[in-house]
Amino acid sequence: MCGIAIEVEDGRIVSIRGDRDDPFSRGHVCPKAVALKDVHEDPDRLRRPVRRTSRGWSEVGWDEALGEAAERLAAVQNAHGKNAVAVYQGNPVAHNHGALIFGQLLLRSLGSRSRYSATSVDQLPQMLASLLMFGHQLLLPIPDIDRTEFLLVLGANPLASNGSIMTAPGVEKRLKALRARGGRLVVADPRRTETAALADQYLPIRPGGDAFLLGAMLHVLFAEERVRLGRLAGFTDGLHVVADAVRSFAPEAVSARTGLEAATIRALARDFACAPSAAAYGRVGVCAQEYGGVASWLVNVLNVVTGNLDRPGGVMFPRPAVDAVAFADRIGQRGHFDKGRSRVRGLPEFSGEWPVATLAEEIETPGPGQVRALITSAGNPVLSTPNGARLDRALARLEFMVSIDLYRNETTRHAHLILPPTSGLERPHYDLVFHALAVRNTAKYSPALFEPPPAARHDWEILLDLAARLEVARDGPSLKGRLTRAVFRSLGPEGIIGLLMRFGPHGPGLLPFGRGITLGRLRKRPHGVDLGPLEPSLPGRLYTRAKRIDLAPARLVEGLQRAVLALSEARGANGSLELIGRRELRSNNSWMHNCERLVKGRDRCTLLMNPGDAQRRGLAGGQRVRVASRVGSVEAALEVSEAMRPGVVSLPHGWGHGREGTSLQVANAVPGVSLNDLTDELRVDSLSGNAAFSGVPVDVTATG
Ligand SMILES: Nc1nc2c(c(=O)[nH]1)N[C@H]1C(S)=C(S)[C@@H](COP(=O)(O)OP(=O)(O)OC[C@H]3O[C@@H](n4cnc5c(=O)[nH]c(N)nc54)[C@H](O)[C@@H]3O)O[C@H]1N2
Ligand SMILES: Nc1nc2c(c(=O)[nH]1)N[C@H]1C(S)=C(S)[C@@H](COP(=O)(O)OP(=O)(O)OC[C@H]3O[C@@H](n4cnc5c(=O)[nH]c(N)nc54)[C@H](O)[C@@H]3O)O[C@H]1N2
Ligand SMILES: [Mo]
Repeated sequence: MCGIAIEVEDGRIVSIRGDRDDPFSRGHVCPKAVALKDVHEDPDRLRRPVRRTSRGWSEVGWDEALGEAAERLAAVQNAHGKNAVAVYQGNPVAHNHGALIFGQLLLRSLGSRSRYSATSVDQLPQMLASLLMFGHQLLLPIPDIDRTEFLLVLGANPLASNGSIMTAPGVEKRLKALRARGGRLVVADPRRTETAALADQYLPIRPGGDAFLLGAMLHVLFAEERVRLGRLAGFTDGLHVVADAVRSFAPEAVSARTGLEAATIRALARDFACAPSAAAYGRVGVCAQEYGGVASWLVNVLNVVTGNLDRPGGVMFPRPAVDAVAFADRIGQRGHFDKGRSRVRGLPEFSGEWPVATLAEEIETPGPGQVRALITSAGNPVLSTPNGARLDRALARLEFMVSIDLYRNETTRHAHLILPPTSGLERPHYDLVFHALAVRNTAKYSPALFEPPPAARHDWEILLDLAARLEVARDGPSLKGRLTRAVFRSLGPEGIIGLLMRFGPHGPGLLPFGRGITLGRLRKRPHGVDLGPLEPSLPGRLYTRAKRIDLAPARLVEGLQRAVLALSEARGANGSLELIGRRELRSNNSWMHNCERLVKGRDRCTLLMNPGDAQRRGLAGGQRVRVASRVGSVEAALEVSEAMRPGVVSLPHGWGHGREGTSLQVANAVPGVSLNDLTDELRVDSLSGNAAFSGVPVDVTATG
């Protein structure tokens, strides 16, 4: 989403800078943008399909590779049913409009219910809360960071992540501006992060404590009669149910579970309610924990009961040039929940997907519906999902696996075929997802910088072709399938986006020369256009039946009632530590460590530990330690840090390279270890099935 200016001479990139004329990012850029050059030029990046053979990997032509993939997938489906082929879609799908739109087409052709994605290790709880409260999984409230007077950040570190479900290029400047205009920034995180260092107040919360903190804040607001819905009162149901549900969450009762003083919680609740405007914002740290579903819901509730939902300075719903929310509605994807349970563990589906924490057991467990083949698209679940080591072993047992990916990495090394798409600089870019999550309405279309080499294929072309061949191989040729695909092929992703934009909220609609945004006009404004600040849009944009907010959906209230039982649970009593993750500016989940400029310098895959905890264990900084959880153990260098809350240790995710069969020369030289060889696939948010990465019990000892 950050505008970048790339200078090219004789077909080679000479510089990548932030684009000062971008109305949204105004010159801001992070190291990952500069590394686009490295990815593009990386000799390890695959440029032709490859096949795994008993004598190693060998290149194959597209026709042969796609034909073989389709036939083998069809054979598995014909022999064992459609659900025997699973799909995993990774995070970059959301950043790649071609893969996003045409991925839908492949899913349709495949007709398998065995669908997985990075959603269930990430924002699923937030989507669930939006689905149940507002009627649409993508109607996600975004903090109005540029106008708010009070920002409460829970489980997010925007200074490293750039703002997530709060697209905010140059977020540091925006947070400093908030404070400069007299606003307050409060950060709750078990680690005093880069973002916490900027804050007026830092709350060293215990891992998994957020639902309890939020429940207690709400308790205070109801008890002290500080609840003010304002205009939301006209279309909100369930206020009294919430008031009842938080009755047992007195600040004193949650103090042990949150690690925060009752007085601190009371004062925070009052400050939040009294601020002229306020926004509560929770992100990965809040989602990926045992009460992630409840906590994500309570973030929204706090915004509603203080009148801060859908108002300037609070949280609002973006309305970009392509309205992803309306589009998803039109294609029947408002979302649904618990329409079925997973075969082995009985976890609920969400919008047609199973929690990825169940993928390994679905591959390992025999019986009807067993997963025997897998398609991965832009994902690296061996490093990114809980107990990745188990999945690593399970993938080796698949009858067939095909990966659409740029690299032969920890996951795709198990594929029989890898189909590599063009690089990010060889295809155009329009951000379908992240404009819809941005703190301001803007639009930008970036043409492809380089012409792709003749033999290269875009993600969308690979997905379309695979879908077509699969249908033919499995069911024989059909006229309907051929027609649909002919239409999609001739439109291409740009044609589809062009239509969505023309008929979108800022488009001219049917008037050929009417005012408004079209893709053609956007092409002439490469720096992007500003469409103004977020604006109130409720109740009009609600998708619930009566266009009313459901503040107290039954499933979420039940989840909160279950959390009450945990209030008295003793934790960490046996001397074990609680493990959390972290993100850094120079990593992008698991897949950019093959860029020299992003990995050079000191070892970053260290275990952070509070000095008191280190001292008690007789450990010193720099020493190698063994970290062990229920599922496995890894060794890392210890880094003693005052930033850690006592009792909590942190390891970044996305490392653990250096595995046999991968072709990542740079990453493999600085492999680190995988946090997800410690996280536990059995620890999930019991409500949503999302992975609960936060607070895994671990023991830390000196290595032999
Ligand atoms: N540089 C960089 N940027 C990225 C990414 C990247 O890998 N690198 N990844 C991108 C992706 S996919 C995403 S989803 C976003 C994520 O964006 P963020 O959510 O901002 O990401 P994190 O930095 O992981 O922040 C999560 C914070 O939660 C804290 N935390 C852990 N457990 C708990 C808990 O129980 N309660 C509370 N209150 N806090 C807790 C962690 O210490 C951490 O500081 O970032 C995106 N941006
Ligand atoms: N413990 C712990 N685990 C976590 C997290 C955490 O905070 N803690 N964060 C979680 C989160 S928020 C996320 S989103 C997931 C990410 O999980 P994944 O999406 O599974 O993993 P990534 O590391 O993002 O891997 C992306 C893959 O896509 C490939 N790729 C990149 N661009 C393209 C493209 O344009 N097309 C194609 N076809 N391939 C491409 C890369 O080579 C790489 O293999 O990790 C999760 N895992
Ligand atoms: Mo993510």
